[in-house]
Amino acid sequence: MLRFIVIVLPAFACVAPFAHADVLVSNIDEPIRASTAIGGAPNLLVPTHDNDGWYWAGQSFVTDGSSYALDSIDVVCGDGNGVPVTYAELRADDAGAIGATLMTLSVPNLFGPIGPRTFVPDAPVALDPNTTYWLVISADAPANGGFYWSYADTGFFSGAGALAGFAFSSDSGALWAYGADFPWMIRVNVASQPPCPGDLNGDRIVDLADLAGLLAAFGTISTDPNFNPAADLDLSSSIDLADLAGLLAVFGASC
Ligand SMILES: [Ca+2]
Ligand SMILES: [Ca+2]
Repeated sequence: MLRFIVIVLPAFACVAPFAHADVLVSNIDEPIRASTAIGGAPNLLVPTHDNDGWYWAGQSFVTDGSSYALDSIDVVCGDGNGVPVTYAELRADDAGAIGATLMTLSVPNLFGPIGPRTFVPDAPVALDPNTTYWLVISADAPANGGFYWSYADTGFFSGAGALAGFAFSSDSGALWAYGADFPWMIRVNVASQPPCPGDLNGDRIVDLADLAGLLAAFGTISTDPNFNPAADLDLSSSIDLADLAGLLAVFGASC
Protein backbone atom coordinates (compact mmCIF):
# COMPACT_ATOMS: atom_id res chain seq x y z
CA MET A 1 0.00 0.00 0.00
CA LEU A 2 1.39 3.32 -1.00
CA ARG A 3 1.58 6.02 1.50
CA PHE A 4 1.83 9.57 0.37
CA ILE A 5 3.70 11.75 2.71
CA VAL A 6 3.00 15.37 2.19
CA ILE A 7 5.32 17.84 3.80
CA VAL A 8 3.91 21.29 3.85
CA LEU A 9 6.49 23.98 4.26
CA PRO A 10 5.14 27.21 5.66
CA ALA A 11 6.07 29.60 2.90
CA PHE A 12 6.43 32.63 5.09
CA ALA A 13 7.84 31.06 8.22
CA CYS A 14 11.10 32.91 7.85
CA VAL A 15 9.63 36.37 7.45
CA ALA A 16 10.21 38.10 10.76
CA PRO A 17 7.56 40.62 11.78
CA PHE A 18 10.21 42.98 13.15
CA ALA A 19 13.71 44.12 12.32
CA HIS A 20 16.38 41.62 13.32
CA ALA A 21 19.95 42.11 14.32
CA ASP A 22 22.75 41.62 11.85
CA VAL A 23 26.29 40.61 12.65
CA LEU A 24 28.61 43.60 12.34
CA VAL A 25 31.71 41.55 13.06
CA SER A 26 32.42 38.15 14.60
CA ASN A 27 35.28 35.82 15.36
CA ILE A 28 33.41 33.45 17.65
CA ASP A 29 33.61 30.63 15.10
CA GLU A 30 37.42 30.73 15.06
CA PRO A 31 39.38 28.08 16.99
CA ILE A 32 40.02 28.97 20.63
CA ARG A 33 43.69 29.47 21.44
CA ALA A 34 43.24 29.77 25.19
CA SER A 35 41.04 31.43 27.79
CA THR A 36 42.03 34.23 30.14
CA ALA A 37 40.84 34.39 33.72
CA ILE A 38 39.05 37.68 34.27
CA GLY A 39 38.95 38.91 37.84
CA GLY A 40 40.65 36.27 39.90
CA ALA A 41 44.01 35.93 38.21
CA PRO A 42 46.73 38.42 39.09
CA ASN A 43 49.47 38.62 36.51
CA LEU A 44 52.25 36.35 37.72
CA LEU A 45 54.69 38.12 35.42
CA VAL A 46 54.28 41.28 37.48
CA PRO A 47 54.99 40.15 41.05
CA THR A 48 54.20 43.47 42.64
CA HIS A 49 50.70 43.07 41.35
CA ASP A 50 50.26 39.50 42.53
CA ASN A 51 47.89 40.25 45.32
CA ASP A 52 46.25 43.50 44.39
CA GLY A 53 45.90 43.01 40.66
CA TRP A 54 42.65 41.96 39.12
CA TYR A 55 42.62 41.06 35.49
CA TRP A 56 40.51 43.22 33.18
CA ALA A 57 40.29 42.85 29.41
CA GLY A 58 39.11 44.80 26.39
CA GLN A 59 38.50 43.99 22.74
CA SER A 60 38.01 46.67 20.11
CA PHE A 61 35.88 46.58 17.00
CA VAL A 62 35.38 49.00 14.11
CA THR A 63 32.19 49.89 12.26
CA ASP A 64 32.05 50.13 8.48
CA GLY A 65 30.63 53.13 6.63
CA SER A 66 27.13 52.82 8.08
CA SER A 67 25.61 53.86 11.39
CA TYR A 68 23.96 51.22 13.55
CA ALA A 69 22.08 50.65 16.75
CA LEU A 70 23.99 48.23 19.00
CA ASP A 71 21.79 45.23 19.74
CA SER A 72 24.08 43.04 21.83
CA ILE A 73 27.56 41.58 22.01
CA ASP A 74 28.07 37.83 22.30
CA VAL A 75 31.20 36.94 24.24
CA VAL A 76 32.82 33.50 24.32
CA CYS A 77 33.24 33.07 28.05
CA GLY A 78 32.17 31.01 31.05
CA ASP A 79 33.57 28.65 33.68
CA GLY A 80 32.71 31.12 36.41
CA ASN A 81 33.94 30.38 39.88
CA GLY A 82 33.36 31.96 43.25
CA VAL A 83 31.17 35.02 43.09
CA PRO A 84 32.55 37.13 40.27
CA VAL A 85 31.27 40.68 40.45
CA THR A 86 31.60 41.59 36.84
CA TYR A 87 31.07 44.68 34.76
CA ALA A 88 30.90 45.14 31.02
CA GLU A 89 31.17 48.52 29.35
CA LEU A 90 31.23 49.90 25.83
CA ARG A 91 34.10 52.39 25.74
CA ALA A 92 35.10 54.96 23.19
CA ASP A 93 38.48 54.81 21.47
CA ASP A 94 41.08 57.40 22.37
CA ALA A 95 43.78 57.37 19.69
CA GLY A 96 44.10 53.59 19.83
CA ALA A 97 43.66 53.36 23.60
CA ILE A 98 40.60 52.60 25.69
CA GLY A 99 38.61 55.80 26.17
CA ALA A 100 35.57 57.02 28.03
CA THR A 101 32.65 54.81 29.02
CA LEU A 102 29.72 55.14 26.62
CA MET A 103 27.33 52.56 28.04
CA THR A 104 27.17 49.69 30.50
CA LEU A 105 26.00 46.25 29.43
CA SER A 106 24.15 43.64 31.43
CA VAL A 107 26.26 40.63 32.38
CA PRO A 108 24.77 37.17 31.79
CA ASN A 109 25.23 34.09 33.97
CA LEU A 110 28.94 33.23 33.73
CA PHE A 111 28.78 29.78 35.31
CA GLY A 112 28.87 26.63 33.22
CA PRO A 113 31.00 25.65 30.23
CA ILE A 114 32.67 28.27 28.07
CA GLY A 115 30.50 29.34 25.15
CA PRO A 116 28.84 32.39 23.61
CA ARG A 117 26.98 34.49 26.18
CA THR A 118 25.00 37.59 25.35
CA PHE A 119 25.76 41.00 26.86
CA VAL A 120 23.01 43.58 26.22
CA PRO A 121 23.45 47.37 26.49
CA ASP A 122 21.50 48.93 29.35
CA ALA A 123 20.17 51.70 27.07
CA PRO A 124 20.14 52.27 23.31
CA VAL A 125 23.54 52.90 21.77
CA ALA A 126 24.11 54.41 18.34
CA LEU A 127 27.32 53.31 16.64
CA ASP A 128 28.82 55.87 14.28
CA PRO A 129 30.29 54.98 10.88
CA ASN A 130 33.98 54.11 10.62
CA THR A 131 34.47 54.33 14.36
CA THR A 132 36.37 52.17 16.84
CA TYR A 133 34.76 50.97 20.07
CA TRP A 134 35.98 48.84 22.96
CA LEU A 135 34.14 46.18 24.90
CA VAL A 136 35.75 46.23 28.36
CA ILE A 137 35.01 43.49 30.88
CA SER A 138 36.19 43.88 34.43
CA ALA A 139 35.78 42.23 37.80
CA ASP A 140 35.43 44.04 41.05
CA ALA A 141 38.02 43.26 43.74
CA PRO A 142 37.57 41.98 46.42
CA ALA A 143 35.03 39.72 44.79
CA ASN A 144 36.23 36.19 45.35
CA GLY A 145 35.99 34.70 41.93
CA GLY A 146 36.33 35.12 38.24
CA PHE A 147 35.51 33.59 34.90
CA TYR A 148 37.23 32.92 31.59
CA TRP A 149 37.12 34.88 28.32
CA SER A 150 38.46 32.94 25.32
CA TYR A 151 40.67 34.40 22.65
CA ALA A 152 41.06 33.23 19.08
CA ASP A 153 43.95 31.35 17.57
CA THR A 154 43.66 33.45 14.42
CA GLY A 155 43.10 37.05 13.50
CA PHE A 156 40.27 36.21 11.13
CA PHE A 157 36.80 37.64 11.50
CA SER A 158 33.66 37.94 9.42
CA GLY A 159 31.18 40.75 8.84
CA ALA A 160 31.13 44.26 7.41
CA GLY A 161 32.98 45.65 10.42
CA ALA A 162 36.40 44.67 11.73
CA LEU A 163 38.15 43.60 14.89
CA ALA A 164 41.14 45.66 15.94
CA GLY A 165 43.46 45.48 18.93
CA PHE A 166 42.85 43.94 22.31
CA ALA A 167 43.94 45.19 25.72
CA PHE A 168 44.50 43.75 29.15
CA SER A 169 45.22 45.10 32.58
CA SER A 170 46.51 43.28 35.63
CA ASP A 171 45.84 46.16 37.99
CA SER A 172 42.14 46.86 37.62
CA GLY A 173 42.51 49.10 34.61
CA ALA A 174 45.12 51.46 36.03
CA LEU A 175 47.51 50.48 33.25
CA TRP A 176 46.54 48.83 29.99
CA ALA A 177 48.76 46.78 27.72
CA TYR A 178 47.76 46.51 24.05
CA GLY A 179 48.18 43.81 21.45
CA ALA A 180 46.66 42.52 18.23
CA ASP A 181 47.71 38.92 17.60
CA PHE A 182 44.99 36.92 19.30
CA PRO A 183 41.77 38.90 19.68
CA TRP A 184 39.27 38.01 22.34
CA MET A 185 36.22 36.33 20.89
CA ILE A 186 33.14 38.48 20.35
CA ARG A 187 30.24 38.82 17.96
CA VAL A 188 28.78 42.31 17.66
CA ASN A 189 25.09 42.27 16.75
CA VAL A 190 23.59 45.44 15.33
CA ALA A 191 20.48 46.79 13.64
CA SER A 192 20.77 49.20 10.76
CA GLN A 193 19.39 52.59 11.58
CA PRO A 194 16.76 54.07 9.28
CA PRO A 195 17.73 57.26 7.45
CA CYS A 196 17.38 60.46 9.46
CA PRO A 197 16.79 63.23 6.88
CA GLY A 198 18.25 66.56 7.90
CA ASP A 199 20.67 65.01 10.42
CA LEU A 200 23.99 65.93 8.86
CA ASN A 201 26.27 65.07 11.78
CA GLY A 202 24.80 61.69 12.66
CA ASP A 203 23.59 62.38 16.19
CA ARG A 204 20.00 61.47 15.22
CA ILE A 205 18.77 65.00 16.05
CA VAL A 206 18.07 67.79 13.56
CA ASP A 207 19.29 70.97 15.17
CA LEU A 208 21.42 74.07 14.70
CA ALA A 209 24.57 72.03 14.10
CA ASP A 210 22.92 70.45 11.07
CA LEU A 211 21.60 73.79 9.84
CA ALA A 212 25.09 75.23 10.11
CA GLY A 213 26.42 72.28 8.15
CA LEU A 214 23.90 72.84 5.40
CA LEU A 215 24.62 76.57 5.22
CA ALA A 216 28.36 75.83 5.02
CA ALA A 217 27.68 73.83 1.88
CA PHE A 218 24.95 76.10 0.53
CA GLY A 219 25.25 76.80 -3.19
CA THR A 220 27.56 73.89 -3.90
CA ILE A 221 27.09 71.13 -6.43
CA SER A 222 28.29 67.55 -6.17
CA THR A 223 31.63 68.24 -7.86
CA ASP A 224 32.54 71.03 -5.43
CA PRO A 225 35.05 70.15 -2.70
CA ASN A 226 32.82 71.32 0.14
CA PHE A 227 29.67 69.67 -1.19
CA ASN A 228 28.00 67.75 1.65
CA PRO A 229 25.88 64.82 0.40
CA ALA A 230 24.05 64.65 3.72
CA ALA A 231 22.80 68.19 3.13
CA ASP A 232 21.38 67.30 -0.27
CA LEU A 233 18.03 66.23 1.12
CA ASP A 234 16.27 66.04 -2.23
CA LEU A 235 19.15 64.25 -3.95
CA SER A 236 19.39 66.89 -6.66
CA SER A 237 23.21 66.99 -6.52
CA SER A 238 23.11 70.60 -5.38
CA ILE A 239 22.59 72.29 -2.03
CA ASP A 240 19.97 74.96 -2.45
CA LEU A 241 16.78 76.44 -1.10
CA ALA A 242 14.90 73.19 -1.56
CA ASP A 243 17.29 71.46 0.84
CA LEU A 244 17.12 74.33 3.30
CA ALA A 245 13.34 74.15 3.26
CA GLY A 246 13.54 70.41 3.73
CA LEU A 247 15.76 70.72 6.76
CA LEU A 248 13.66 73.47 8.30
CA ALA A 249 10.57 71.30 7.84
CA VAL A 250 12.05 68.68 10.15
CA PHE A 251 14.00 71.06 12.38
CA GLY A 252 13.94 69.88 15.99
CA ALA A 253 13.08 66.30 15.07
CA SER A 254 14.85 63.32 16.59
CA CYS A 255 15.03 59.97 14.87
CA1 LIG B 1 22.26 66.28 13.92
CA1 LIG C 1 19.42 69.45 -3.23
